[in-house]
Amino acid sequence: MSRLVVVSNRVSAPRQGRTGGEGGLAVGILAALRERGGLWFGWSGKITEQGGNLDVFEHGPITYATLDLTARDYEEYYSGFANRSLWPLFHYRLDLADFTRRYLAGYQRVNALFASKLLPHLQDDDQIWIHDYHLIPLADQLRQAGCKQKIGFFLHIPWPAPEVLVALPNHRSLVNSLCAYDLIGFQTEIDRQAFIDYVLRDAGGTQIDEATVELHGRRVTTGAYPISIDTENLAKMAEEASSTRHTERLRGSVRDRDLIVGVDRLDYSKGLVARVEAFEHLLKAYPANRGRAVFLQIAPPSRSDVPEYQHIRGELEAACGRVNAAYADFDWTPIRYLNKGFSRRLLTGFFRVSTIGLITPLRDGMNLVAKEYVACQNPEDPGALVLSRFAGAARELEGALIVNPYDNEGVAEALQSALAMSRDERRERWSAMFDYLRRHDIDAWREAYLKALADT
Ligand code: GDG
Repeated sequence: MSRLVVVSNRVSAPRQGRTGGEGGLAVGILAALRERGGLWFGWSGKITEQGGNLDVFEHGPITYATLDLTARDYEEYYSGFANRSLWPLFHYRLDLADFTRRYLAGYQRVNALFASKLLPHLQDDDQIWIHDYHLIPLADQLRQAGCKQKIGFFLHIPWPAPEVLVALPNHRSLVNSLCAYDLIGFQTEIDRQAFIDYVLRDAGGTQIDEATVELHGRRVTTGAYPISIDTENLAKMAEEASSTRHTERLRGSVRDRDLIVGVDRLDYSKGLVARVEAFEHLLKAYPANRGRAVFLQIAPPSRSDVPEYQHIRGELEAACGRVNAAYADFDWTPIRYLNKGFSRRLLTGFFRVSTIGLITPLRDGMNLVAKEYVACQNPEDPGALVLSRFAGAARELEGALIVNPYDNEGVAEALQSALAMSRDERRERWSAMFDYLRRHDIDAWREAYLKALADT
């Protein structure tokens, strides 16, 4: 079996003290790297004056190679083009997109730097798997340097409809560079179809077969590979966490009330302000929930140096403050908003003691929290999942109550039905979703993708 080389913006390296605490994606990638031996390459997370220093070290069968960036690289490539141009555009937030040309130049420069530093570490029969929107031009850069290996790409975020994509000044060259990959993996069939539509209608490409298109003489295969979670392990972790001190403290503080829980990075794509407004509507339209429903929103800070993220934080704080001021009583606060992160283990316990998981992104490639929420439930008395139709996960989690996050009243109605749902119905909905997630877990995702890459 050929060696696997994974490239992503950040690397979950053991030296950074993260072993054992990795999120689902890192667990999945590490399992593949351990099985076949391999290299994981990416930004070290460090900013240095010179940049470009590559730290290579081994840990068991895995080699890690992490690269430092300069402050200018960070500003232009990461905060700039990745997070202020591509992220808002791909999440349909043209109003927030900033297409400053300097960002694009930085993005291309850092991708070229990645290629030049990676190249000497590649072997002829490596299989290379590049992740996410930070690194779209990387395969093209590697090809220009003579790289012949199979190279796959997986996009973790949505691929926008062509009419949205063409707002990007360099949309043509971005898509051309994507065609340097052998396989492009998307989260859903909708994303894949949007990409094909662009290639055929806007870029003048041709369709070779259902999955393959040709553009300017390059053939690329596409597929939908919905990412997933480490289902069995999470379920076990949640069962263990259900009786820990922290979970007991949460349970004790909620008492016999209904706990509604949301966990998201503090990002404008996650629909947090609209979610608070929907909860407010629940209290307004169904007054029996006053004094009874508690909404716990965990939203750790994210990309705090990007101005749009500072703005959304202010908006969310104002919305939570307004609802609490209007409805709280001396023995009940409706919203508990926590602007900090918790360990994975604690979160599994929080999911388990809740009545409802409320996950309402305005746009989301997949949304792993929705899947994690399902995996963590008590099979005897599972909570209900209220999930946005604009999360990739909504295509798979058929037992969820699917909502339109722009429709506060509709979300409030769904919350009310979830609160009133019989235990039998909750069990029926949950077991269908849990069975699905057991079969379609993170290992199945990775295996399906890597097999398709090998078959291209
Ligand atoms: C991108 C795409 C796609 C969150 N808060 C804490 C915490 N988390 C964990 C969650 C989950 C992960 O972070 C977040 O994953 P999501 O999928 O929900 O969202 P993004 O971060 O936007 O991820 C997304 C994903 O990539 C994978 O392809 O699904 O659509 O946007 O695992 O549990 N973990 C800990 N403490 C927290 O406070 N430990």
